Amino acid sequence: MKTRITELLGTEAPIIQGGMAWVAEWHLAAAVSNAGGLGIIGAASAPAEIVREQVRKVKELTDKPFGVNIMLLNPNAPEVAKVVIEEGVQVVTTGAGSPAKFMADWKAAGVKVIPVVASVAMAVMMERAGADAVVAEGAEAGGHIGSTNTMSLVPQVVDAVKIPVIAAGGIADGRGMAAAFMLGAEGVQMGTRFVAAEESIVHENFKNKLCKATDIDSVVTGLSTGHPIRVLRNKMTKEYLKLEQEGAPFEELEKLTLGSLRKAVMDGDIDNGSLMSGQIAGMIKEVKSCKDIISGIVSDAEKLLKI
Ligand code: TUI
Repeated sequence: MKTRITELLGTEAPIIQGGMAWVAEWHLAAAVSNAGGLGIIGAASAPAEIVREQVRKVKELTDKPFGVNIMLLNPNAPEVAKVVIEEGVQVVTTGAGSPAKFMADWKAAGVKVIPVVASVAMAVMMERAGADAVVAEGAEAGGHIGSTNTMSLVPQVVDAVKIPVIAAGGIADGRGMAAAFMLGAEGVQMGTRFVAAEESIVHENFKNKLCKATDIDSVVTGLSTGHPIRVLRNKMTKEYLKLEQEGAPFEELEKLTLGSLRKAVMDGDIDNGSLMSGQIAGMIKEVKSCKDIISGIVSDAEKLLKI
């Protein structure tokens, strides 16, 4: 499957991994890259030196291209932005804001920049700022989301920009990939599918919960605070949504979610943890290797697209 995305990234498949906080660490990133996709280290809230270590570990495990995702709400984002240049990282994806102020330095260093956007306006702004491609992420996705769904967002972004578009949100098999291509996308980004990868360091309890989830098991918390986050329903979300309905102040809500992603991913606390996951969780029934995930999706999509 050759598209402008495989050409830009130098990967075999036009598939990139989401920059999921805690989940997207060096084991997973290297496994996705070695399987022919673009593995991504999620810098999330990590200090810059930790990101540097992660980058070096991926380099030890693969000669294939990989990238770093910079979460723009991270106060360390300016330092992480420098580390990716110093370490010669080839691709940066960004989330939860505009990376415009870092763009000139990245472009000057030859870093390929792929902002994740949740609206047409942000996609156009990123193209003007020099982005090489955009990820158009619909609200089916896990974690921090916008409000437009993938089916509506992707074709509108494709029509609004000339740079290639990668679709995200609700994609976990060949049918999803083929559908995204019919909407004009030239690549896909997947997060939830890789949470349940063999090589993902996510606690077994979280992976089991994901494999048992149904189509209606995710909810969106934080609509009242301006930080909507899609997660699997559990004890924590029940309390959170009740508090939100009662108009609880931000500080009280924050107490419930502080450190909750770590609890889910590392400790396997499926009751109190934040089980960030997309709506497609209901379709994911088993843990598979990154190689099986990527080769299966590509061959199914090729059949459907008659490539
Ligand atoms: O970034 C994500 N997903 C994430 S980041 C994250 S860590 C986090 N934890 C707690 C609270 C907040 C974040 C978990 N999941 N996806 C990419 C994405 N970016 N989705 C939506 C956006 C986005 C939103 C607004 C991109 C740009 C944007 O621009 C607003 C502006 O005008 O700056």
